[in-house]
Amino acid sequence: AEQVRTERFEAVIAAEQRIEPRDWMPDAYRATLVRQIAQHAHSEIIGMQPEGNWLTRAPSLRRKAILLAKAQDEAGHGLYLYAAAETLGVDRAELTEKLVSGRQKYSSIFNYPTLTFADVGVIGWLVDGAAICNQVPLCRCSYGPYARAMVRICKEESFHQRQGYELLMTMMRGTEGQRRMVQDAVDRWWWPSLMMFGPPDGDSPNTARSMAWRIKRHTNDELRQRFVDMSVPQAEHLGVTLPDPALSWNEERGSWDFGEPDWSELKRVIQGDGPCNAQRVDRRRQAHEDGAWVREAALAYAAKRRAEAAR
Ligand code: FAQ
Repeated sequence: AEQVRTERFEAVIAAEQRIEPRDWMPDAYRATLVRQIAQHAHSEIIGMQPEGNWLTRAPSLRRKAILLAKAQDEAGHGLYLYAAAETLGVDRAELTEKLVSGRQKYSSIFNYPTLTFADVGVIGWLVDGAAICNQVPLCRCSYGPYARAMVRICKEESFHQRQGYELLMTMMRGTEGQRRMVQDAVDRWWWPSLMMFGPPDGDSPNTARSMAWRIKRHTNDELRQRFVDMSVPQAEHLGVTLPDPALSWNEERGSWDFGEPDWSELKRVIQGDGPCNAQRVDRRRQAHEDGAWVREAALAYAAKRRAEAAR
């Protein structure tokens, strides 16, 4: 029976069909999905903090309304992703507990500080740009609920990226000081954005298996290259310099050559020792504790409704 189930599972994957929550799946496939989807959900939720830092100091009502809408979208993405994870038999409360106790990860990128309003634009341009590059292929992930959540998330991320780019274009048309702020933000966010794609392929323990299962469709390095190729002409159009002296067009490959990110920095940040890790997790824990009364009230209300219905 075990072999028949495994063969059926593999046939569905090979035929580019979707595995759905009620289908049998290998334990390791389920565990990989829970790991990746939970990390992704946590990233969306923690990812509200760096930009949230500028909500009360946005330079105009228009910028504030845009930023507020973006942060709300990210909360929504976190919720669809937690819901997708729950179809695999885990509980959202348990995932949140693992996040605040440091037992589950979230993207390294959200452990860097946002020092000026230009950072808001650069997060939209580069961080959302990298997120889109990574996530568009996930719309074809073999697990149905994750793939479907990605479709809507990618549409919203595309809008986020464009608002970031538009913000930066506006600043670049402004004063010399504003142009300097944009360049400084690009200098600080470029390398961390490249690290969002994960360790280099030779040092990525999960890639081969996730690709065989068609959860991932490309390796970390393939997507990183795609992101560099996409970003270089955008940087040129914007009028900023990417902080990598090794960037050069490779005619033969039809791609940009680029320098090596500092992988020891990525390791440190993933292990909890980035500039803002402690603050990000503390704030998430505090928000979760502050929300306890809402959860209690919702449960009490649901219990009351059930009791009334049973009467
Ligand atoms: N940060 O073997 P691999 C967003 C971990 S976008 C932290 O290569 P895998 C939108 C990895 O988990 C950001 N940890 O792993 C937004 C693994 O550890 P584990 C979220 C990282 O899974 C924009 C170990 O290193 N997007 O939020 C990182 O095959 C603006 C070995 O790595 C996603 O999560 C990292 N950068 O490939 C929101 C996309 N890289 O779990 C607000 C979905 C690697 O074994 C504002 N995820 N690690 O203990 C993925 O595509 C994959 O999970 C990768 C990693 C590509 C991130």
